[in-house]
Amino acid sequence: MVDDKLRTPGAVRDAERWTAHNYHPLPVVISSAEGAWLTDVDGRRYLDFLAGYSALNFGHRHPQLIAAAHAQLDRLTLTSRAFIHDQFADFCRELAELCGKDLVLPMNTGAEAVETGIKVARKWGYQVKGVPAGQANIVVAEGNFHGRTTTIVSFSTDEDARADFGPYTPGFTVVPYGDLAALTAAIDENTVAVLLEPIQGEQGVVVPPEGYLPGVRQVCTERDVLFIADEIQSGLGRTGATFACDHEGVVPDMYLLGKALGGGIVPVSAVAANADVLGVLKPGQHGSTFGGNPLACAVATEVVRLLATGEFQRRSAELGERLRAGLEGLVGKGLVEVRVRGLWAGLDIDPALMSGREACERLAARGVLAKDTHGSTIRLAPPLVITEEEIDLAVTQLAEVLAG
Ligand code: IF1
Repeated sequence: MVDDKLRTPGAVRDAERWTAHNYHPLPVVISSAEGAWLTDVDGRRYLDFLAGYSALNFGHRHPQLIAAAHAQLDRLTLTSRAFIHDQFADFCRELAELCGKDLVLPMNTGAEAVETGIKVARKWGYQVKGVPAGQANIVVAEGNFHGRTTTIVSFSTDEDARADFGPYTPGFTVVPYGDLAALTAAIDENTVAVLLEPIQGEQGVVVPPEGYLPGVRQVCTERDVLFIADEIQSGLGRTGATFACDHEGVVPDMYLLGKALGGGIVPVSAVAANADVLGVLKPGQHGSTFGGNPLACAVATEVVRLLATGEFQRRSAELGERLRAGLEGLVGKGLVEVRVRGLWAGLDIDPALMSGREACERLAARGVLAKDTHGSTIRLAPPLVITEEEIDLAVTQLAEVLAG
């Protein structure tokens, strides 16, 4: 029986009434948050094990990030790129240095960073590699998720993301993820880039076989093909390193960054690459109204400084082992498989037991918020400020959900 004093049911109905139904959210109405904790309109508290799909790596309202935002809000919020502003150079330099690259091109959403990477790779292919006009192709992986624009869904293998959005953009070759031989065979003289998530997030935190990423790096180098790493979800501390590519010492030609780069406060994305790649762009050939705006740069510079200490990467690696131990203890007790890298986990629940959605509904009733990806798979991605006790609390609640 729903308690009619609760504000949640009415707030859920109001939200559903006035929006397109392109999501099926849990019936939870959040009104405030701090660190790893959310509070709903009725004062109930939840542990956040989604963290905005890894956009909240530093927790909700991290004090240093909020302070940077407040300071900038009281000074300057937008100039457009028609002019320069006093936060711009520091952001681009400090992010470029974090990536070990010459240049940064700031955008807003992850999809815009992916589109930027695609456009730059094609232009590089025509102007530097010498691919015939209009013939550039890019190799991508089955199970990819790189955003929702019509070009990006053109190479999606998820029918929900792709169906009825045609006609589709040509120039992409899809190969099985983790299969280096198939990827190598797909590269031809007109291939300008390989675009991969170093770990596939939406597919359920799928970590490729050891040696796959170094192999991709080597074949791209040998065949004069750009390796574009989409670190929008896997990057910025999530996996226990600054970038997921770091785990195997792989340096891509282009880093695509987003989500946590905006500190969970403003949308910030970016492409980081060397001058021989990003240098193909000339004035008037690419851009965005809000890309690199003062507020975004002020927050994102503080994000880069938080990462420069290595503290969040260490926390993610150390606490990730505690999460891994807890989850692996549930294999055979409702979980079929667990994939963990840092504070990022994909869990395959026994489909006979429940769907991922049902598991998330039951977790929500126990004060833990998470999101299913597909079928009976759920992804766990808490803010990197989570504590050992909070990890143990979430694992205990999951165990009880699985026990029925
Ligand atoms: C939704 C998924 C996750 C991403 C990677 C680029 C983007 C994303 C690796 C685009 C965005 C978001 C989009 C959001 C839900 C979420 C998601 F379920 F869609 F697939 F995290 F896995 N590259 N992922 O994960 O970045 O344009 O959204 O800023 O669209 O439902 P964006």
